[in-house]
Amino acid sequence: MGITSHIGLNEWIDKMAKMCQPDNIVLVDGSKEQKAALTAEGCQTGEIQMLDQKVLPGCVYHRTAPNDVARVEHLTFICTPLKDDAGPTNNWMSPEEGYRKAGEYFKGSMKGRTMYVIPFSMGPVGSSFSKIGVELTDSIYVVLNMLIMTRVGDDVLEALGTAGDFTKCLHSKAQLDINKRLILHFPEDNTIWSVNSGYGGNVLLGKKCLALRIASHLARKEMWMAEHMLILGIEEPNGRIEYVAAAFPSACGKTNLAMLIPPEGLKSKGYRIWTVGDDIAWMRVDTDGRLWAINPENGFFGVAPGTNMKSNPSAVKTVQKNTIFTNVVLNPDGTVWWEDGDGEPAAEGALDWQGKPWKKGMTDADGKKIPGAHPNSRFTAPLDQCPSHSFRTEHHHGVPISAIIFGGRRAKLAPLVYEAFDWQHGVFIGATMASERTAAQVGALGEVRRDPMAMLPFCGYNMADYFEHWLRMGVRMRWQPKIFHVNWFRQDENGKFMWPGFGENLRILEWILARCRHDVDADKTAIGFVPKLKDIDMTGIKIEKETMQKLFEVKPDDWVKEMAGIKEFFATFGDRLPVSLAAQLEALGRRLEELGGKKM
Ligand code: GTP
Ligand code: SPV
Ligand code: MN
Repeated sequence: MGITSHIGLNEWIDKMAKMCQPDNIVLVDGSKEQKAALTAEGCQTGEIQMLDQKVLPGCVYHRTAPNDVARVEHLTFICTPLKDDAGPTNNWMSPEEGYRKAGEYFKGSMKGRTMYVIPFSMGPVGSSFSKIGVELTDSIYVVLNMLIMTRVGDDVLEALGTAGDFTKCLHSKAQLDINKRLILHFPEDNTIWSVNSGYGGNVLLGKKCLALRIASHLARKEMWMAEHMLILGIEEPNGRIEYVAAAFPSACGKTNLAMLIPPEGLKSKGYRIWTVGDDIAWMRVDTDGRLWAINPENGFFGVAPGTNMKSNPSAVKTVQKNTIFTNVVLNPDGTVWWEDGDGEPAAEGALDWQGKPWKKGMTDADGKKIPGAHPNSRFTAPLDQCPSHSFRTEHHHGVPISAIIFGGRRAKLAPLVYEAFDWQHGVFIGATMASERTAAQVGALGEVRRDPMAMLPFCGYNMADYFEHWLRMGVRMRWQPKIFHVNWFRQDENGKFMWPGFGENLRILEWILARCRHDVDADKTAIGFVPKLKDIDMTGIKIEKETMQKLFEVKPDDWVKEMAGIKEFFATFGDRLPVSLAAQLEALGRRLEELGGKKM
């Protein structure tokens, strides 16, 4: 009798254990007792530290290795038999090479350690939307994170039965050697191998690796969609809730929008916001012909710096208990702090994310401020602790999506909001979206990185085929969500954001919903429909009319330049690019010639 009643699973565990050679194997059952025991053990080995249990009950602290603080896109590979199936936007390795190379690093990597077996469900257990994975790992930190981010336990094994399909996820921190770090995906084998890292997206294999890279491959085969999107419900006073899904690249505001607080001026309208998810959406067309979405995750893995009671009060309230803090400042009293957080760090005795003595205002040899928390430091917190968490998150069928919103940081080009003419045009907008580097980042100012549907680092197959898949999904829907593009980041001549953003973004969501209900007209421009200014409710906020006009301005010359970049990007896909996207580009060119910056 093996560790579970699934023969294939047992055989795989045995095989991986032979390779990794752990001292023992422990099945994670999702129980409180086991979680407490693992937390105690993690504290003993120093892998984690207990925080002040009076102020932060159930909270622990963790530091990663200094060379292991973010996803490593250059060490992330899609291992398909044919290189072309990974496409020009992914790193590729053959499956043989991948298994051989990583196999060497895994050999004996768990000697003297325990191998934990984590059966987890992405999505509510038993839902037809959901997928089951099993992660083998030698890290208690990973186990504790997976217990928050996914649904773990015996009911998952029950749902898996004796022969069900599951994603085989193998992780070993090994020696945390950056020169031997590999994050490998074998879509054809439904397998993920991750070695020599201990950081978030590299090792919580249910998240980016399964729920996006592997899932996007499965979704194409099974005709559904796996997307890097938040999901949010907007309830009107009459009780009607409309749901939207939005794809923004990393650090472009998904968590913030998902937890939006209505601004003062709109409070009297009685809106209520429901957070369904902040990072990933799985979407299916149902028998009603509409697109329905679930959040496959069960927690938040959010950026800590910048999170405070003013910018995101819901996030602050979410992380008061049962939360794992990674790479933030540790105060001597067992509390935590990060840059642009609430309050002040301890004046004496604080330790920075590397465990070094640290004080606010400390500078390096060049006089530059030394941050106490790593800029990519994160909190891991249960979804249901968010004050605005949706009552629909446990619903096996998810929520119906009325609008899909793409967005990025564009200092100059893109209007605050515009609407696609139709689904195909919307796919073109998503396929060509991009984000600019700002002065706050290293790199050339204004440099554009194309990030289609915010999926550039997360699409598990050839992106040209992914575009085709989006087009085909549209055909399957009787009621297609309308597609929009937003840009909270347009700047004036002085480099200042013209739009206040955050809670005020509800004013734009309002317009988006009004368009979905066909309640308001819009102006047709070369790039899509833009709002008539009178249709944006500006109660309680003062922005000059001239600024508003600038926020919605479409400058034909800039768009002609943009088209050159798009053309170049499209060319990388050769003749695998769907014809209709090339046609969309041509049509944009024609409209720019005909209309210029004029409205029709
Ligand atoms: P990942 O977790 O990496 O996928 O990022 P995310 O997309 O969830 O981004 P997040 O919500 O953490 O926001 C990143 C940064 O964008 C924050 O530090 C905010 O300061 C900034 N931001 C978010 N929303 C707005 C907005 O409406 N306007 C402006 N100007 N900045 C915003
Ligand atoms: C992102 O980078 O988009 C994240 C963090 O959400 S990670 O889980 O590391 O991918
Ligand atoms: Mn993300």
